[in-house]
Formats: sequence, structure tokens, C-alpha cells
Amino acid sequence: MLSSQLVHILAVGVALLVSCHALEPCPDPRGPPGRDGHPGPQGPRGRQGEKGDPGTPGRSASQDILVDLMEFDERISKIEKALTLNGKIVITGDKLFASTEKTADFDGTVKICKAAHGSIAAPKNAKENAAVMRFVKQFNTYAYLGITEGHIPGYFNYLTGKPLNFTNWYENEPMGKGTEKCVEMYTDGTWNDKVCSYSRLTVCEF
Ligand code: MMA
Ligand code: CA
Repeated sequence: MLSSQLVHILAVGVALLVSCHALEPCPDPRGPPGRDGHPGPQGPRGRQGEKGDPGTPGRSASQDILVDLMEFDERISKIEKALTLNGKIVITGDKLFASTEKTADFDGTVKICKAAHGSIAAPKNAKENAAVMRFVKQFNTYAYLGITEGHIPGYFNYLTGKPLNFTNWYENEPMGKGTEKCVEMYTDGTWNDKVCSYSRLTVCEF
């Protein structure tokens, strides 16, 4: 009896399972779910998180300025190299020489260089002289220098009025004896006193 009842229950269960699978989902024996209630009030805020690890220390204001200056210097260096590469400028020590690649008389050259916030080239040593000569050779044109004859014939000064501390006169020059107030540079870098009205290559220094 017990085993036959068991067989029956098992049979019904299997039948229900099979029918549920074959047809639609079996109804929940606990009945349909009730409707949701209203949401409860919001709980209190959670605790603040742990403090994070300290970041890498920043640079000081003076270090920032130094880095900016170094980057600025690098940019200028690159421009100098590029301009030197194509022969636009010659740098010697703290001086930079450049030419308009055009000619002008002495007064015109002085004005052009001043307008460019520079001054007419006045070489004060052999290296600076070679720098000016580079342009004279490149354009195969003599250049006036920032040097003029003073009140005493044969005595030449910079445009500041100060006497020369370097000269590179061609042999027997200056020989104008007060009649040639300006100075030109020949293609070999030597100097000649000359009247100021000729057209000469403009070379400025900065
Ligand atoms: C020119 C003129 C002078 C220079 C002599 C050199 C004749 O004058 O350039 O400045 O000294 O030549 O012979
Ligand atoms: Ca002369």
C-alpha cells in the first residue's frame, strides 16, 4: 500500500514536471507575489574613505622658472643653428652678425642697423673681424665698419667716440689724412679708410 502510494505520488510529480517543461512554467505553489511596498527613507552617508597616498612632490616656483628658461634657451639655440647653417648669421662670443645682403652708404648702413635694434658692425678682435669678412666674401662686396676718423687725422674711433682697441689696416692704410672719414673692409678682411658715400654691404651686429 505504502509503496503503491509512493509510486502514485512519484508518477504525478514526474507528470507535472514533464508537463511544466513541455507547456508553460509551472505555477508557484506559494501563489502570486504581492505588490512592492514604497521605498524606505535614504540611510545615512557612509564613512569617509581612507586618505590617499601622498603625490610626488611638485617643483618650486624658482625651479619652474629655471625649467622654462632652459626650454627657451633650447629653442633659441635651435634657431641659431638653423640660421648659421644657411649662412644668415655668424655668432662670435656674445656678438651676432647679420647682413641685409644689400648695399648702402655709411649713413644708410648706420640707420638700417639701428632700425633693426643693432648697430653697424665694428669688429673688436680677430674673430669678430673674420665674422664680418664672411659676409664680405659671401657677397663679394666691401662693407663699411662702425668706425670713423676723429678730429685728429689718422686717428679712428668707434661710433661711441672711444679709440680702437683692435685694427686690421691694409698695408699703408689709413692714408686719407682726414679726407677719408669712414672705413671699409676688403674681401681679405683688411681695412681701408674711405669716403663715406660709396655703396657698401650692410653688415650689422647684435
Ligand atoms: C683709393 C681709395 C683709398 C685707398 C687707395 C689705395 C686712390 O684711392 O680706395 O682709400 O687708400 O685707393 O691705393
Ligand atoms: Ca684709404
